[in-house]
Amino acid sequence: MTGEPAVPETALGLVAQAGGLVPRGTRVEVFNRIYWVFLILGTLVGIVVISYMLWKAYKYRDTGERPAEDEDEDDDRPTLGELPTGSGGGKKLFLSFALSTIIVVSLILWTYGTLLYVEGKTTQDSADQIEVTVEGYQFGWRFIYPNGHRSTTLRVPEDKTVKLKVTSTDVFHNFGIPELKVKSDAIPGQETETWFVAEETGNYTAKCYELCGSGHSYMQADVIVMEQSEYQDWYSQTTPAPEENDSGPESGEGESTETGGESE
Ligand SMILES: [Cu+2]
Repeated sequence: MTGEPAVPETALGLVAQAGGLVPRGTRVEVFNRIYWVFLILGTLVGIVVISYMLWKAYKYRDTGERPAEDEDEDDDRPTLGELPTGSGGGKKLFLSFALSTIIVVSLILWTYGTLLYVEGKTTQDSADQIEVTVEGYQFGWRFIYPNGHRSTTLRVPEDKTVKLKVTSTDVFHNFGIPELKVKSDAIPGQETETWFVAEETGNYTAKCYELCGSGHSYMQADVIVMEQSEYQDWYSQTTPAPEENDSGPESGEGESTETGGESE
């Protein structure tokens, strides 16, 4: 949905926003919300359908008794070969169709509004975000920062919107960090924008999600989420240096070992 207008510019977005229905926050929060809404609604529908089915099965169970012919005024049990008469003029049918329509259509609209928000966020300009270009190649990832610094490890500050411009230098790849719920095509000659916010410092792994050759499964990159001040320190020391491999003794908290930023 690249190039789509941001959420508030669409009528649907406005409606959804007005009601405060569309979840806001990090991608993790948004996708968690979608997951729970679908799980709870799906469970409710399942409970209703299965209970109704069980109740009918119980109500019309074979008890062995047969009602005397012509004397079953109170028994609505259908007899063999008899077509249901649709008591109530099809009200039940109408009600169930109407309810299903309302539930399904609302879910579609709500999910669509939510996804517009998730996909549209990159078009919003915010001074409070960092931007990194992600380049996929056979077989690895290269991260290029605004100052020209290149690395095969992605370092980002916590609690900040990270805007990614994802591309490829050879074949189709797909960049994704599952824990941060971010995933985007990496297409040669094309830039796909996406974003994420990491709320906790720590190490994550980015992987390729599009079969791109024999080394596809090894196409991973470390993602290190640092405290904001730590990140600032690190970033101010980076230079538009030749590719940094970041293969030094990194174990999460060992950021301070990095001083030159050139040979690591
Ligand atoms: Cu790949």
